[in-house]
Amino acid sequence: MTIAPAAPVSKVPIATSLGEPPFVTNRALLKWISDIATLTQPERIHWCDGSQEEWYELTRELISQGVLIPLNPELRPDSFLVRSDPDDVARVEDRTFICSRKKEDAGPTNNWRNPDEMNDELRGLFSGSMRGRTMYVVPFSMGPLGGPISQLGIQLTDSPYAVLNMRIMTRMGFDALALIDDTTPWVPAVHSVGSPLVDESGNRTDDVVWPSNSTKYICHFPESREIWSYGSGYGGNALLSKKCFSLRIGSFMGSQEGWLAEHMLILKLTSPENKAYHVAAAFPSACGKTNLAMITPTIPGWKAETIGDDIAWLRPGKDGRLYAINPEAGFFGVAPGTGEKTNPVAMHTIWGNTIFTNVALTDEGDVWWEGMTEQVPAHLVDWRGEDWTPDSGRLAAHPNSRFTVPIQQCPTLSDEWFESDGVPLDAIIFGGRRATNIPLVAEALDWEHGVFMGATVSSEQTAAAEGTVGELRRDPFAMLPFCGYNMADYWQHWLDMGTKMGANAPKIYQVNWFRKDDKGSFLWPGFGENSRVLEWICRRVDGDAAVTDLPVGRVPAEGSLNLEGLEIAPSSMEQLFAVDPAMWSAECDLTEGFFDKFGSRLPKVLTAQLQALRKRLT
Ligand code: GTP
Ligand code: SPV
Ligand code: MN
Repeated sequence: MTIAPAAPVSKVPIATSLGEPPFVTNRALLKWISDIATLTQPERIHWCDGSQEEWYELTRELISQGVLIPLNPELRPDSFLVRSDPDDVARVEDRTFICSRKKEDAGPTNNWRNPDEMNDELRGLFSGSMRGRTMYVVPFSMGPLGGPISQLGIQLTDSPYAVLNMRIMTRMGFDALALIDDTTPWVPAVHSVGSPLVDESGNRTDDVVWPSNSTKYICHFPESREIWSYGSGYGGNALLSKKCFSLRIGSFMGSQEGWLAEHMLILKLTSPENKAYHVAAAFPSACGKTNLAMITPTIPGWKAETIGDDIAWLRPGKDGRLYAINPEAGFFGVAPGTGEKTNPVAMHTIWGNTIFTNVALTDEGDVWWEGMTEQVPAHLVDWRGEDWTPDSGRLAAHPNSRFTVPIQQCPTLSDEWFESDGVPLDAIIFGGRRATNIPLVAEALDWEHGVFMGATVSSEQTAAAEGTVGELRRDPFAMLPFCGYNMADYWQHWLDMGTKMGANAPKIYQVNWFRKDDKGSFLWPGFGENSRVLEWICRRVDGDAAVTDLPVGRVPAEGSLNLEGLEIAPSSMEQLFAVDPAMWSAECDLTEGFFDKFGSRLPKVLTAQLQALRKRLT
């Protein structure tokens, strides 16, 4: 529903009516929208109803503007390619701010700004930032509509690309809006690409395919539960339901209300004996969550079903167990490395109805990226829109190119994704990309040791954020860029949740698919073969599989990990579980240095865990 502007009173055409649908009577909501419109001065306001007609209308418009490139309908029906500005291709962590009243509440791992100062700065940036554009009102629910763990939000945005992605990633539209009455809590999120089409005097400029601004701000106000994002149209910077709401604001809400917002996939496994298990796993960005969430087990008799691939909200249930929902409704998955061999389920999921961003275009009008097929096409148009051949010496797809696709297209989607009460977790897994030290799998000795494992995750950085790819960095709980408050308080919250759940708490594991030999090759085949590790974890949950105690945790005893039918050298298996005391001692020193940053806020339990590990190593 788009409201045409009344005759302009100033030289700058500005929407003169909110044009709200008649069922919206929430005064606070209407005032907020009116205030943002007054500040940003959009030409039109469009309330997104979330309908299929709206989708067609928007996509038609964006095709005509050259923003969406329709793909060959025979090869990839109802799908589009979008090319972003080459300077707007990933999350910008150095431009991401937590604006809590006190600096200590943001903690040493976040960029902090005083909320009043940031508010002033943002008012300046957003002033007139939507001139000449449409402001879309995007109501959405994270989790099933009206579910007990679900939350509501509204994103105001001048990016129709963000609107289309939000329609896939969330339950978006009037059904969500109708749930927001005067008493319902909801999270307001304001987004502008920061590229007005009309200046203060009313002069109009032509639009570009990917409007953005070199100045970027991704701001969170945890205490007032507000989000403001400026200057970027890409992924987590612009789809504010995702990292901004579901993780940064969500984690803070969880700390106040007794739940957890986590960077985790959720997977249902069924054994040959027909017993179901649920696991959640936290790996840093582009470290294999989507892959594991869609795993095709190589071991006979095991079935895997997908519930989530990126975000999990966890809450203790009435029975004292920990229940998980995936608040999202789509996948925003890493394209490169996704192929028939590595992730056939993802390949089937993206058969159509998919938005591809920054991948390459084939001569037949389909998409391609590194790792999609063994055969490399002889000619492509690369992610920047330039001719590409295999000898070009550059990547055809950007390493952080992505597909956006409805979760309901996933052939392995579990019925339990629809469950508003969530699924009870049997195990929680922490992982990362580590060439050394971290074993293929280890079981935590208890909850506190498990929290220590999570708190000490480090990983080689990927292209999911601006920065140095490959650099080893601390990424506790895979939440380094996503924890909306002091990480030390977050660890304490995890410890408290464990105390509360007691014997009902899930068991905790650490995994590493990325350990390398001295020649730099992966020791573990990974992908579908990771089902062997999952099987061991499920057996452990039942108390079945035998273990060997290593200083770093309990690992499979000789013969307890199912390696049947897998060709892997015994020496590789040995290296996958090798603990080098000198290297681990250095690892402990790094952990100590990292923990020191948190000063007196560091939970004593974690200091004790580090001491205990050092002792076990000697
Ligand atoms: P975000 O969406 O950024 O949070 O990331 P994600 O964790 O969902 O990442 P994804 O599953 O898309 O992983 C991306 C990369 O990990 C690809 O390059 C994969 O090829 C690689 N990968 C996934 N699983 C494995 C594995 O078992 N072994 C190896 N060696 N690589 C893997
Ligand atoms: C990640 O970086 O962890 C993602 C992609 O899942 S984005 O939504 O861009 O944050
Ligand atoms: Mn992620």
